[in-house]
Amino acid sequence: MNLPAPPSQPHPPLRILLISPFMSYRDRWGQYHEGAGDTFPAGIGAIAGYLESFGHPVALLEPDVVGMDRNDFIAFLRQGDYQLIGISVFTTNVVFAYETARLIREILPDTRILMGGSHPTIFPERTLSESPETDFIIAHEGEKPTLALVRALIAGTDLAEVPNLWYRDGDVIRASLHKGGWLNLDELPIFPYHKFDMSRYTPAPSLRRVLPTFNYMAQRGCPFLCSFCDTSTHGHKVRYRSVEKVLDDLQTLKEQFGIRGVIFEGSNFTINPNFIRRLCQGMLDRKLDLTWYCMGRADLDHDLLPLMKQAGMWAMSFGLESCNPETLQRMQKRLNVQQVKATMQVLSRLRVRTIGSFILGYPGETEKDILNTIEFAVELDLDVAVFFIPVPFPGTKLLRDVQELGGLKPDLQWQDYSAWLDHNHPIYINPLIGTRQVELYNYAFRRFYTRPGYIWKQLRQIRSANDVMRLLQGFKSVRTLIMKGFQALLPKRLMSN
Ligand code: B12
Ligand code: SF4
Repeated sequence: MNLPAPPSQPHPPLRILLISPFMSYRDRWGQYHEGAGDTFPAGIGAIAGYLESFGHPVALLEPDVVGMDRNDFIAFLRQGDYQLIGISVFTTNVVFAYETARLIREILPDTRILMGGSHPTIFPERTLSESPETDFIIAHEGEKPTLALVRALIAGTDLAEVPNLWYRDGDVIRASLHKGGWLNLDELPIFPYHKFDMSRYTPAPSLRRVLPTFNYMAQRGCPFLCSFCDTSTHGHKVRYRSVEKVLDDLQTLKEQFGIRGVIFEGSNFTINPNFIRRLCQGMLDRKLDLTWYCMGRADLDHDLLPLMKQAGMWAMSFGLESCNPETLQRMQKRLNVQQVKATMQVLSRLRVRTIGSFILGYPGETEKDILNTIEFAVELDLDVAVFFIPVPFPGTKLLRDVQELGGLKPDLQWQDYSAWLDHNHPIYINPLIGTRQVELYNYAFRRFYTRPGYIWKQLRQIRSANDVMRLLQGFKSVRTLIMKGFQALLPKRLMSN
């Protein structure tokens, strides 16, 4: 649909604030809170940039990142006297988002409260019911609908015209009449990094080699259907920002912020070989000289890798999940162990750092399967391995599966998801493994990170004082898990292949 036309008479602008929920840093990062690194909120940042490009100024805030306590936050709200406050909501922070909405309503009774993000996208109506203080939900990508909402609020036009909006009409919750299409990423202005104190957003040590390194989103959407993942926020259609615009943005970031490194966000950054080739060639032609990292799938075209390395790629991460073919199939991962091994070998030959993440104890797996996967991570000789226990997030096939197969925490509350990183109290315990799953999870970190060969390999890669600092910070983030791993019972049974 077309967006409502801008008001014909100039109206005073709306005072708009977009925030992450009010919560503590510890609540946000759980066991990884030491050395986790920080990622700025790309969602509300992108919406702010878009609204401002249409002349609507926006304030942004992450209360925990700037170290606000409750009183500071209240003072901030009073001072700004905002008319529209948008909160970015994941399932991991939804209980804090509800509390934040309550607090806002108390301090600023007339302010309109809006929620968006992956959680309300899955549950628009339910989120409005559970948070009576919230006036609006915008599902899926927020840029165009939020602009339409701001314009409708200023002009007093019909909310039913705002795409992907859920709103209250008296006691009734209504959905707007229009579904918004996916955003063409070239419609976005360059991400408004200037609106953040970037010195507070230092990426995790495993994701950056040099500083400053900025996160950059060049791609959205995913065509895969992995059973533990919900892709409804950005949809299945893979969209890239055009190569020329990406290169221009990177050049601007070098000139304005002196960036030396980039983290390319986007779960399917490497899915289009043609895009990657042109991007890498462009980076070389423009002599951007950036050290970058990206996420990829292990079934990518190997011919791309030397060019990516030449263009500055120093590390790459992959969701490898498991070495068990049945598990990979159950996960609908469309990946096999041979592809994984081959890709890791090529990267190792090219001396690109490899990061793999694994899910231990997926439904149907036994203790032996977990041990096999841990040994697989070791065998791949990865530089960083991250292990997870399955977390059945809403909207996923995994949740439906465990509801059927058993093991889900009884009386599951949203609150339980906020402790998702506390794997000592998991939401799901695989009935074939029981609580030993937690011990095996802790053991995985110990097994992977305390091998003399691994430590020696990491030490050999040190080239500068900066590398030493990175290694120490990385170690800090997994230290607790390694210590717990020492306490865990050693696996008694031997692995079989
Ligand atoms: C990068 C990323 C991260 C980064 C940074 C997160 C961050 N600070 O933004 C890191 C690595 C830290 C991370 C960690 C985790 N993540 Co994450 N992450 C992503 C990823 C790959 C991209 C997010 C992103 O930057 N998108 C780009 C921006 C532009 O999009 P966006 O944030 O979705 O925002 C848009 C809309 O959501 C909406 N919107 C967002 N906020 C608001 C607010 C308002 C008011 C409105 C109107 C709209 C709106 O409009 C935005 C612009 O279009 C997504 C998957 C994906 N492809 O989206 C998963 C995803 C968000 N992560 C997810 C999860 C589960 C996690 C973790 C729990 C670990 C894990 N298993 O991956 C942790 C939790 C972190 C925490 N402490 O809470 C889930 C969330 C599921 C859910 N139900 O909430 C997702 C959707 C992946 C998935 N499909 O399972 N993540
Ligand atoms: S895990 Fe990655 S590849 Fe799989 S559906 Fe989610 S975003 Fe797509």
